[in-house]
This record gives sequence, structure tokens and C-alpha cells, in this order.
Amino acid sequence: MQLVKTLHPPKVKKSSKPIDRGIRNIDSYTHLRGESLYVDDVNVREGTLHAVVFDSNCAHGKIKNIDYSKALDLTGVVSILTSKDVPGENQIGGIFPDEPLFAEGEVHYWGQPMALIVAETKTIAKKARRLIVAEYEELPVITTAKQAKEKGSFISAPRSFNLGDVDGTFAECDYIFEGESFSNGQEHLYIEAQGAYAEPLENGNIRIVSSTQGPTAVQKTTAQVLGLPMHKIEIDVTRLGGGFGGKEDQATPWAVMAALAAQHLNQSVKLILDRHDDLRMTGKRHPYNSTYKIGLSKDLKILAYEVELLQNAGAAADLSPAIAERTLFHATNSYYVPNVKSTVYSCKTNLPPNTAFRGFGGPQGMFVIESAIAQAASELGVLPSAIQEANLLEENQEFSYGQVATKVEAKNSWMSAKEKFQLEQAREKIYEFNSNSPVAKKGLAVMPITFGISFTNTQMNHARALVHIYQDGSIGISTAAVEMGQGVNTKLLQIAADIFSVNGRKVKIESTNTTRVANTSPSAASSTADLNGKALVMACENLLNRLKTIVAQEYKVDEKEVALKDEWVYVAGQKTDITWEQLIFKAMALRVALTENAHYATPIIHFDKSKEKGHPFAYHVYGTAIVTATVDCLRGTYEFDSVKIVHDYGKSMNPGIDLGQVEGALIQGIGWMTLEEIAYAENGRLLSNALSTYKVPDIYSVPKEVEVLPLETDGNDMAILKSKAVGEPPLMYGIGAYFAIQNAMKAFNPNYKMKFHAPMTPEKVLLGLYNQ
Ligand code: LUZ
Ligand code: MOS
Repeated sequence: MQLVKTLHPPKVKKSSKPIDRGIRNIDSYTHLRGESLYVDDVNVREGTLHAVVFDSNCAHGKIKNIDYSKALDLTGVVSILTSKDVPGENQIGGIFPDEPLFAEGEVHYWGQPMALIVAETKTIAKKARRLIVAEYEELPVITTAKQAKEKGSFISAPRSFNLGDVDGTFAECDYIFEGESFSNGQEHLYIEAQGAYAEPLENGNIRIVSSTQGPTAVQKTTAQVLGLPMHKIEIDVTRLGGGFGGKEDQATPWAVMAALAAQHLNQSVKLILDRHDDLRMTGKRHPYNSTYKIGLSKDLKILAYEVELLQNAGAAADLSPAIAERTLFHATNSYYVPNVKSTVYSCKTNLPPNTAFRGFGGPQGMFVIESAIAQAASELGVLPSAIQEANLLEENQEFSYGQVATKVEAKNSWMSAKEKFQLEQAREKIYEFNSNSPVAKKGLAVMPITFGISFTNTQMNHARALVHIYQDGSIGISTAAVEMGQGVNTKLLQIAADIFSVNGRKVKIESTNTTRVANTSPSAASSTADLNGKALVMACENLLNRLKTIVAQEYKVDEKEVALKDEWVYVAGQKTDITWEQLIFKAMALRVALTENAHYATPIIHFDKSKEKGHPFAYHVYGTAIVTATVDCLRGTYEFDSVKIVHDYGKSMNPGIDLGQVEGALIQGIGWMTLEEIAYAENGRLLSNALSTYKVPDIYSVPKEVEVLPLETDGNDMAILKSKAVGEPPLMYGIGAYFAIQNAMKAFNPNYKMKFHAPMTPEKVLLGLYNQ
């Protein structure tokens, strides 16, 4: 058995204001002891009913008849709700109103919800589901983006980002290569499946506990479907057992259904999807079919790049147009390309609506340019890294969308990885190994990454924090941040403990609740700690200044002379006899407000969709990975010897948590690129509908060695405490795994024709090894 070898969290230099960067994830104890509460663990009210979704078993068709009678006759079945029972709008579309809560008249994908069965137990509800008979008049089914494009089936109009003069430049290129690439979808596989618990309160109010990244989206949509004002709906989120984008939009329908049933039956209702239901009914990462044309000069500069990307959006918009847009933002990865023409089509197919997934379309765009570079390198007989290195983005160069890159770390991280991990020596060793090893072959790939931080939709970049200091000196913090395993609550706790200079035990991070913090953006886009953390800094500093004023007045000194340190008040550098608790007691006596609310909206950013130009990102995250794979050329199997990364954390505020994010994202990226193969039948039925047929990385498939070194930089002021966003960017290191395998295959079979069709499963490897 392989063991994962990772370095200890990188050491951080002590800054002048030391925040406790070494603090452990505050959830680790309850997680380990199984005491952390998820939706299914919530104590439910007596008489709570249980719901199961009845969904379509036809991917496209007119609903001719549905017979619910046998199901309704089953003892213990309380009600079956359909579109007819919706008092408001039967509509849950986030960007466009194109998605009914329950199918009406037609079904558009296999797994589309048609009704909600409510029963005394979940077992009874599931039994009832098998007694429902639906008849359809079947219509033609589209499962691929290519078919959709041919038929003109689109979600929205195509988008193009253009820079320079692509057509004119191709005429001047020394080399031009054209090709196509495909990357498949990916199942989120959050450990906690989708679910919600809704309870009716007095006066028609409803409280929902939801496993969602976007509490406000759930509140808004529930209000719309139930025909209620938003203030009657309260959403509460303790934490999620994983989200990965799958609960940015797609946690909503289950919460709405539970609330609808609670409203109808005036009883609490719990709706938690089984894994099979979740796999079948929910959308995944978008598959993309792409064609590209890349033009280079003799000295390997990429002069022009043209790419057309077909996004398989599924049967409704969901977040697809926004995801398509981010694909364009990342179409040139970490490279400066002076002439770019990139176009994306959001193609409507009969699959469950595909949705946000860590990277939000960015990884798909980056895979295509890496494919183009790999093809060019192969045909020119040079190393792909020679092309990559020659084109890395430099200071003040422009992305195709008009943002001028500053504080660029593309070259910095590349050179640092190259030197620290002795790239040339590593290559020599691989050549040597390969020349002495007939069956096992090694391959290496370098993968640079760049990811823009901010919601690309500028108006979503805001957050709020509500801070109470209770009269005993303990602190309660509410923000819009949803804890989903990424450690954001720990980071928020660090911020407050640091500003008030109190022990972390004095700080409690409250659940995320729409009544305490309203109108929030989802926890997404790697931006949760930045946006909510900055709001929290503002709220805490306002409170701190208020407390300092009290001391300044008492000591008749300037507020600047007052400091709080380790729960003691200092004046002019001298420790006083006032403790934190006494200061709060004094503030109470003086009737000073001990609650503060703050709002943060990212400055600077803007984007003009009519021109497709602007400055959409607060900053970019950079990094470089070196991936080494060994392929067993008899069996087509492979393993990863090592992944060595130099990652741009900025100044990490919690190296342990951030390292965890890099490792998790890396493995998830490797899974997407190498193992995880989603398959739909031509009739639109999900074939890879269980973990026996959908292979995800396990302890045997992770690299034997993962080493992550922090890139030493000054950080970025747009990031919280200069600690850069870390959730999504490292997923894209996984793309290197695809090319490392391919390079090993070429060492075995020099005739192997480069193909870009992810994931690179062992079956594809075996075919490639013996293909002449
Ligand atoms: N979600 C979103 C995201 O709504 N907008 C984004 O730009 C984004 N980016 C990454 C991940 N989720
Ligand atoms: Mo998103 S892919 O929920 O950050």
C-alpha cells in the first residue's frame, strides 16, 4: 500500500502583528468524534414527515399520464405534491426562469423531479414511489454538446473574448496546429448528499435547515415558489459535508420542496436524497468539446490562439452561462497570448442541468490550451515545457478580457519549482529509467496555473458580518460564509481573536442564517474568506475603536495610546489593571453598543459585457506543479510518483488549512483528469450511477509523494490579511496528471498520436500504448 507523504505545513515568518497561523481547524474535534451536526443530524420536531422525490425515467418526452393512485393508497403515505400544488411560481431558475420545480407537460432529462411523496417514514415514501406509473410520448434525446450545436439547441447566445488580430497573425506564424479536445463531467460526490429540513412556524413562517452554499438563493426561491415574502422564510446552515459547487444552486430544489410540503401539511418535513437519487437527479461539472488552432513563431512564442468551446449545459441554464464566461476568462491559462479569439457555446442537452464545480469552467478552458501546447510540442519535437516557459505571463501584460496583470507570479512560481525541485535532473532520471525499463515507463509534465479571484459577476462581490460582544466578554460572529470543510470558520475565528487579542475560545462562529445576515452571495468562487473576512475585519475594528475610546477617556490619553493584548488593556505600552472582561463590563455600564454590523464590497473590479472588457478580478493566484507518473505498459495502469508544487498562497493566514485545500483540490483535479468517467446512455440514462461504476481517487490512487512549497511573496492587499484565496486554483494542477501519463505513453510507443480526451482512464492508456 502506498502512503501519502506530505510535508508539514509550511513555516510562516512571524509578522509584526502575529496572528495565530498555527491554529487547527476548529471543527476537527467534533468531526473526529462524529459529533458535528449535518442536516440529517438535526433534532426534528415530533411528527416530522419524510419526503422522497419522484423523478422522470425518460430524458425527453411529453407526459401523457401519471397514475399516483396506488401510491396514495399505501398506508403511511400522507400526500403527493406536484406542480398543481405550487401556490406561487413553479420556477427555480437562478439566471433564467427556465427550470420548473416539478415537471409540467414535458420532461427534459432523466431524473427530473415530477412530484414529492410525503409519508410517515422514508421507507414508506420510497415504497410508494415504486407504485407510481408514468407514461410518456418520447421525443428525440440530445446527450452531447456536439449534437446540440448541430441542431441549434442552445441555452444562451454564444460569447466571445477577443484580443488583437487573430486572422491576420495566423498568416505570419511559422507553425500552426489545429486539433480538438474533450473533457468529461465530474460528479461532486460531497459526502453529505443534498437535503433539507423544513418546519412551519407561527403565522405561516417557515424555517429551513439546508445543506446549501447559498442560503439567500434558497430563501429567495422558496419565497417565490410558496408565494410568500422573503421575510417569512428563514434559512439556517450549520455546515456542509462538502459542496464543491454542487450546492451553490442545486441545493435549492430540495429545500423548496420540503418547505412546500411543510406549508401544505403544517408539519415538519425532512427531505434527504439517497446517494443514488442524488447522482441521478443532480447536475455535474460541464463536459466540454473544443476545437483549437494555435500559431507559434520559430522561437516558440504563441502568437495567436483561436478556440471554440462547446459546453454541455444540460436541460436548463442553472449557472451555465456564468460558467461558460469563466471558461473564456481562463482560456489562455498562465500565458500571454497577444492575439486571441475565444468563443463559447452553452449547449442545451437532455442531461440534468450541469452546474458549478470547483473551478467553475476555468479548468475546462485551461485543459484546451494545454492540449494545444502538447500537440504543438509533439509535432515540433520539443518539450511542452519549452513552449510553456516561453509564454508565461509577465507584469503589465493584458488578458484577452482587458485586465492588465499586476503582481504576476507566473514566472516566479515556474522558476522556483524548476529550481527547488530540480526539474532538469528529474528529467534526466526519467530518461535513464525509461531506457532501462522495457515495461514500466515514466512521464513528467509541468502544469502552471492562474486563477482569477472574484465572482465574475461583479455585483455578487459583497458580504456582511454581524458581531456581538456579550457582556461576559465572549463573542458571537455571524457572516454569510458557509463552512463546507474548507475551514472558513477557523479563518473567521482567527480574524476576530487577532483583532480583539483574545483567546480563540472566546469566539464562537454562529451558523449561517438569513435572518442574521441577509442578501448574501453564495459561499463560492474561492472568495468566501476574502469577502466575509474583510467585512468581519471592519466590524471588529469598529468595535475595537469604540472600546479604545472608553479607555482613552478614562486615562485621558489619545486612542492611539490604547492597545489590547492577550486580554489585557495597555496604555502607552504599559499594562493596566483592566482585563478584557472588565473592559466589556465597563462598556455595558456606560451603555456602549457592543454589536456591530459591517458591509464589504470588493473595490476596483468592473466588467463591461457589451465590450467583453474590464477588470473583473481582485487579483490572480498563481502556481506551478511538476507531476511524475509511471505507466505499466502491459496493463495500461498507472500511478503518480510525485506531485511537487510551488503555490502562491500570498501570506497564508493558516498554512495547515491552506495545505489541506491544495492537497484536496489536487487530488480532485487528478480524479477529473484520469479516473472519473461519467457515462450517459444514448437515451439519457446515467450509466455511471454508483461508486462501483464511477471511480474516484482513493488512497491507492493519490500520488506517493505530494510536496507543496509556498511561493515567498508579499501577498496581496485585496486578499484577507494578504492570504490569497485557495479553494479552487490548485484543482488545476491535476491537469498535469493527464499529460504526465501521456508523456510516459510516448516513451513506450513513439507512434502514439496525441489525443486529448479526458479522463485518461487505464482503458484509453492501453489502447494508446498499442495503437500504431
Ligand atoms: N460562482 C459564481 C462561482 O456564481 N460565480 C463565479 O464567478 C464563480 N467562480 C468560481 C466558482 N463559483
Ligand atoms: Mo463554486 S464552483 O461553488 O466556488
